[in-house]
Amino acid sequence: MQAELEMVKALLGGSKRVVALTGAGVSAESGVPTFRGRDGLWRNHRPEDLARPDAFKAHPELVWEFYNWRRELVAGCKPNAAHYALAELERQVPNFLLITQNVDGLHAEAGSVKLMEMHGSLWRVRCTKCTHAREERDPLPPLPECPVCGHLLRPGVVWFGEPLVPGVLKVTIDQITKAEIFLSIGTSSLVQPAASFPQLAKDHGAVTVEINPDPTPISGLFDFALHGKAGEVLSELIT
Ligand code: BV8
Repeated sequence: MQAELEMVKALLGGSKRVVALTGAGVSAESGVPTFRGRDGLWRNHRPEDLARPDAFKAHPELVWEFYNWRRELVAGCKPNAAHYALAELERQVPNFLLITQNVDGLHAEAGSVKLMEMHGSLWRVRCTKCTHAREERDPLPPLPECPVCGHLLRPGVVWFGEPLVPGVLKVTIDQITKAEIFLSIGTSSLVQPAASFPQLAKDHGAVTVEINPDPTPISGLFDFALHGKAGEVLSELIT
């Protein structure tokens, strides 16, 4: 692993176009539960069963309780070495984009600016009826209402079965196809369309690197698979 890590470090040092994709594993060392890890369950509900429009329609109070619980939990979490290393990498590489599946806001808090929160954010809410949408860091009531039209607000995230925000996919695909190096960090590579990004990068000639303590279903496609925690590996790769 050390030899592979040194090779990736050297490649990063000379690269002008890097794209990094992150998943819940990057925030694990900040104390944020991952989606599919042992700590990923909430009251015996799988997140995939609650992070869906039909669940919200049927049980808005339960879904809001899930999100208010996550907002409260994440409010007490701080960025970790992985978040800071990626913010530093952005400063070192002329053309850099960080695409995150995470909704916890920790990349932005660590200083990442060239950042695409492709699944939205826990800290954004929007109206189920009108165009009202806002950043909201304060605790919310069990069923928050829109201050404009009085209808129910929803979390400003992309649920399973919902399309990404128009334009997000176009920008991310455009950057991925130009990348010299593509890093996939802390993701189980199960959720689409993000899970298809590494192959897209590879098809367009990028050197692909996976950073994860465990193997994933697509580990075999990567040029380098660095088995370790994101905070530890990224702190060695980016100095
Ligand atoms: C879409 C926001 C098309 C919400 C999330 C039927 C109908 C429509 C679509 C589908 C369908 N069937 C399947 C699909 C596609 C679906 C999908 O992929 N489903 C999966 C379950 C099969 N995708 C979608 O629905 C997407 N939209 O396809 O639109 C469309 C077009 C037109 C019209 C309609 C539809 C939207 C998907 C977005 C879902 N929203 N989040 C919320 O967060 O509440 S996704 C959710 O999963 C989180 O964002 C999370 O980040 C993401 C992915 O999980 P991971 O990040 O990988 O986390 P996980 O826990 O799985 O893994 C953690 C990893 O970290 C592990 O590998 C672990 O080993 C590692 N790790 C642990 N510790 C560390 C570590 N790594 C490094 N360091 C450590 N210390």
